[in-house]
Amino acid sequence: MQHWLTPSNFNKLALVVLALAATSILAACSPEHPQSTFGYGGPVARDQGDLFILIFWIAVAVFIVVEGAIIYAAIRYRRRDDKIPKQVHGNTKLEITWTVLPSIVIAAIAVPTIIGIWEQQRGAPTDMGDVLEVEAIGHRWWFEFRYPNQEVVTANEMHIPVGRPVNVQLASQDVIHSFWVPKLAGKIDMVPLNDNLLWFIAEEPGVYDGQCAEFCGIAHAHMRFRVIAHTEEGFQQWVAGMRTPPVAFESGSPEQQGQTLFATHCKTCHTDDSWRQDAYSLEIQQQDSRWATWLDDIENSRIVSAPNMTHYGDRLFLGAGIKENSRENLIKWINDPNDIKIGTSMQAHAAVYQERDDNKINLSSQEVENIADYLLGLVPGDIEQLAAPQITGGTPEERGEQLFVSIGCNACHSLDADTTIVGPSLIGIADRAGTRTSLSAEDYMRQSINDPAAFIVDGFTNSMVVPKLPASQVDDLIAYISTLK
Ligand code: HEC
Ligand code: HEC
Ligand SMILES: [Cu+2]
Repeated sequence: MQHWLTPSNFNKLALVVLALAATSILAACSPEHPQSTFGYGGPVARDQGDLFILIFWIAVAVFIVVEGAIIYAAIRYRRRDDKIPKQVHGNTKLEITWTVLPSIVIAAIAVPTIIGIWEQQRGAPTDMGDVLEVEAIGHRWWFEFRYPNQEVVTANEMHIPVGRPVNVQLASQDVIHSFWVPKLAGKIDMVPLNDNLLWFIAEEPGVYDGQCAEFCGIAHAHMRFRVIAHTEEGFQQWVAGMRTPPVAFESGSPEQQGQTLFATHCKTCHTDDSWRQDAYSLEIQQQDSRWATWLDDIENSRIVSAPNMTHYGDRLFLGAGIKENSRENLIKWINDPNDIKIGTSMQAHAAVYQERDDNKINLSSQEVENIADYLLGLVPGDIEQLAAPQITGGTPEERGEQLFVSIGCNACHSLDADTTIVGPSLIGIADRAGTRTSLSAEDYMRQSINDPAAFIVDGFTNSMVVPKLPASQVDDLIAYISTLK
């Protein structure tokens, strides 16, 4: 039997493969492609694109002149007989020409290039609207975004207003990454201990694709992100939403059970409540301490720095931009992150995965669903509530009781003497408190809330996470928990 791959079949096959490859490579040049550098989303990308086009046409002209001269010479002076051609040495005119011409070409490329580099390095211009400051931090394998002036932290999805320059301070916590949103600006490396800067403006609202562009390890290709450009009003709304508590969950609902499970298994790495007052500096401090904990024991640490989960229900994507943030994908991710993305430090370090030999989650599928429902339920509550995080009226005990729930103390402390959630039950705390340390009962409770790490109750770990609270709220909480008998 004849083999199907005859030489002529092979040629046909090669042609088809080449044609397919060429089509897909050329398709990437289409400005409509989500990561095309030719689909200019703003002036920085346009300037850089124009520079590329200029250099491209200069290169085309050089190519035609040089290749034309070669072809002309090869034909015109080809060997016709055995006569040795006239031998010449040096030609001053020609040599000057081929030194001067390329110098002009290189100058024509260098001048606009250097101007472009200076403009980019000078930082965002101040005469094109209020500059938005963002700090972008690369982690293996996700992006953290901090807004120092708005005191907002988020991950993998950077929100910006259109028409305003955005100044992005680029940093990295571990290895070198690179920040690249092709439609908005060229890529710049994110280097540990070295602050780089990039700025851009988005002209139209929309979602712009970003990608880490520096090989940083096994999940480098899955280290993506999005820039979400809003109208000015939409951006202000997003910022306000990020500072607003989520809609409250009914007690006993799947979401509320998920919240408790999240507090137990996930919260050591993921903050889910940076909407609180003073949460911004606390999160930066915690992210640093998670990082330090990991550095301390790279192999066995149960804590690593991780994406902030505040209002996670509003996220479009999950796993650093690689899958749609649907309930189905989220459940898959929680069950076995490897199913969606290889090599996450979440799976390599979280106790709840390390407890099992196959590194899948050590929880029932119902529990996983509850956690997913909790995370997807994290969306800003009524913006009107912004004005009312302060609970007024009533006795200190009554205010304390409401705070206990609205701050989420109840996610970790049960009101039943026999049930331990994450922390000890607080029943009878007022009687016990005075015997814990040399502090008075009240001072001990105050210290427990203000500085949980100062004294760790026997049999528990230092995992109590609470925002810094105003003194009056701490007083109300103490008044309330003292009544728990
Ligand atoms: C040891 C620290 C750690 C623990 C504990 C942990 N995670 Fe993670 N988590 C991470 C890291 C790191 C990432 C980023 C992974 C990546 O994209 O490479 C992540 C990513 C995620 C994401 C995707 C976030 C995004 O913005 O794309 C979700 C959802 C998530 N974790 C849920 C959970 C849940 C639910 C739990 C508890 C069952 C949990 N995590 C426990 C470290 C942790
Ligand atoms: C994320 C879980 C978590 C949250 C939320 C939390 N705690 Fe705790 N809490 C703990 C843990 C764990 C301990 C024991 C370890 C320690 O002493 O720090 C503890 C200890 C305490 C103690 C000392 C208990 C004792 O028996 O000595 C008090 C008082 C306390 N918490 C009050 C609060 C109050 C009030 C809030 C809300 C503002 C709160 N906690 C929120 C986990 C939490
Ligand atoms: Cu990277």
